[in-house]
Amino acid sequence: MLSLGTLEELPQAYRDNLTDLNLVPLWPSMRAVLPYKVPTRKTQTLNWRYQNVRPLLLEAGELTPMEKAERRVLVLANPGHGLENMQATPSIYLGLQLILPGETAPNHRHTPNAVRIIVEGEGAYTTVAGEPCRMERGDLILTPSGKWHEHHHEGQGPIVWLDVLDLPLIYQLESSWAIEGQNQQTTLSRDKSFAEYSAAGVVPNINFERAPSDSPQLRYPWTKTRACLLEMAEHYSTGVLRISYVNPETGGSVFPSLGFGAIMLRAGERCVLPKRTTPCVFHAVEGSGSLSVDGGEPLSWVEKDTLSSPGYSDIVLVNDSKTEPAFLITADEEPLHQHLGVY
Ligand code: 1HN
Repeated sequence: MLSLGTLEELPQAYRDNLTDLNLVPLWPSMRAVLPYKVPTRKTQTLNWRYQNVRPLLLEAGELTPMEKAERRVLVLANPGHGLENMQATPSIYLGLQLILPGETAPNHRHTPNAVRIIVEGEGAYTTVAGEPCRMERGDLILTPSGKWHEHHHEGQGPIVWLDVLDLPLIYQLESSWAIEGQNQQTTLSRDKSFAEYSAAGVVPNINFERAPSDSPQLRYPWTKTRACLLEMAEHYSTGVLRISYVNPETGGSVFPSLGFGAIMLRAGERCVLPKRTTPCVFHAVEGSGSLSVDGGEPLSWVEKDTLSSPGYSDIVLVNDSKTEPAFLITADEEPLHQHLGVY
């Protein structure tokens, strides 16, 4: 390996002249931006334990009315990226959002893509582009870039969901912006796209026309995903049991930026994930266990917890239960890595 010159080796007058002209010598910083073989990773392995976040989120419900919040969210910020930057991974923003009975989060639309994963509560729905999507525990609901969306809660007790956005990426691209709108008028009583795409391998062909291919399905109910994984377990007694959430018209990822999946850990299973370039977020829908990264101390998790792990690392997931399966939903940057040719 080359031994590169340092900044200190350069005369101060020369360095000052460079600075005056907004110039920087590359060679002293070359290894910082191009480390040998393994990239620098700021993403720390972390568990945002729901048990710790929930009381503070409910307190936000008392402290801040919806009119003053637009969205009442506590952001799950990875300290490795600096808390103020609101990044769980380089491209993923995570937040836990609370709506109380009778409240509405007003209609708006924006450039970042968002997914909601429902954590707790019943009786709420998100209207996305005129389609009211029911929110049930573990459901995945898309609000793609540019689509109007507003949240309503007509049930009892709080509703909490996990927001997953590509906001850090879109923000870095200096392309993050939003507009507000009047609440949507809809004639639909429930989510239509789920009905249309409720059978895998079968897609709607209304008036002999297939749907346009950008985000045709908005709601992915957990009951279907869970049943599919259990059914798959009947056929695969070993190996990682994993599904991907896809655009059912194209088979591609739900967004160009972020990918979503779900993993089932069989009773008592110790699951070694294939090593990948992308950092990953795990949300425990059911069960309890641990996550260890690069042979480090296992980090325990229980249902409703949300964890992060860096890319280029060896990840082991363990299901603590000897009798019941455990389920996790994952979010990662695989589509971006694939598109850029670095996956
Ligand atoms: C947003 O639009 C929502 O619609 C939640 O619920 C979190 C974080 C940053 C930017 C936009 C929502 C958000 C957000």
